[in-house]
Amino acid sequence: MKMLIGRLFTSSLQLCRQVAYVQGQSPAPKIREYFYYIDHEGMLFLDDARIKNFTSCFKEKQFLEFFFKRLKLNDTDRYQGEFPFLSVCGRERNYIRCDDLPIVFTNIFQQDNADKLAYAHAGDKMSVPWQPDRICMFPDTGRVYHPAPERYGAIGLIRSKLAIELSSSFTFQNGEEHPPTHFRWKEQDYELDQHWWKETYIGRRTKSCH
Ligand SMILES: *[C@@H]1O[C@H](CO)[C@@H](O)[C@H](O)[C@H]1NC(C)=O
Ligand SMILES: CC(=O)N[C@H]1CO[C@H](CO)[C@@H](O)[C@@H]1O
Repeated sequence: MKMLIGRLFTSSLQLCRQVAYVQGQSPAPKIREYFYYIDHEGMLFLDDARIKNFTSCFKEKQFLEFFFKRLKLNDTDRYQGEFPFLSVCGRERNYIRCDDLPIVFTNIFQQDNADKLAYAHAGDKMSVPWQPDRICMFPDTGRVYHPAPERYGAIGLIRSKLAIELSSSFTFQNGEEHPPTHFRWKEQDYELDQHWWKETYIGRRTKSCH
């Protein structure tokens, strides 16, 4: 990890939404702090990377698995508002902000005769069981979400490519200005759980805004 970062980080002072940091800064002896950004495709970048595209994102699957396994809601009193997530790797504190959510599901695949939903671009190393009755689409943004492990805030975004494929299987019995009510998957109709996401990171954030 240190090698990767050493190769990529720039030591200039960054001003991002009025947060000042220096990649690799040391607020306490031996502690190092780094700052990352995750886009709506789930691609991981150094927060201060000037160009954020496929060329500059982290692609090494083992590194991504290591990084995301340690990711959680921030529990420090540093950078809470600006970097709501944190991945602690030994003495490195990696603060993370994102376009939407840090967990972005990329594709559905089969493993041990079950459908799995992969995230973090780590191949089949990071996934959750696919729950076709617990997807949710917010009509105001068109974005589609699915449950994620609790430590990530219990909710993840489904990336747009997969969301578009799934969206043709939604039924809107409450009207299209409300979240869909049913979802058809492998020739079976599922009534969608309308409540699960209210208890998640998004639900908590939405409530605290009103
Ligand atoms: C990423 O951006 C750089 C600089 O603009 C460009 O040279 C490169 O081709 C881009 N890569 C992709 C995959 O778009
Ligand atoms: C934005 C966010 O989720 N901030 C959290 C950071 O961690 C503190 C302490 O656990 C929480 O209270 C904040 O909600």
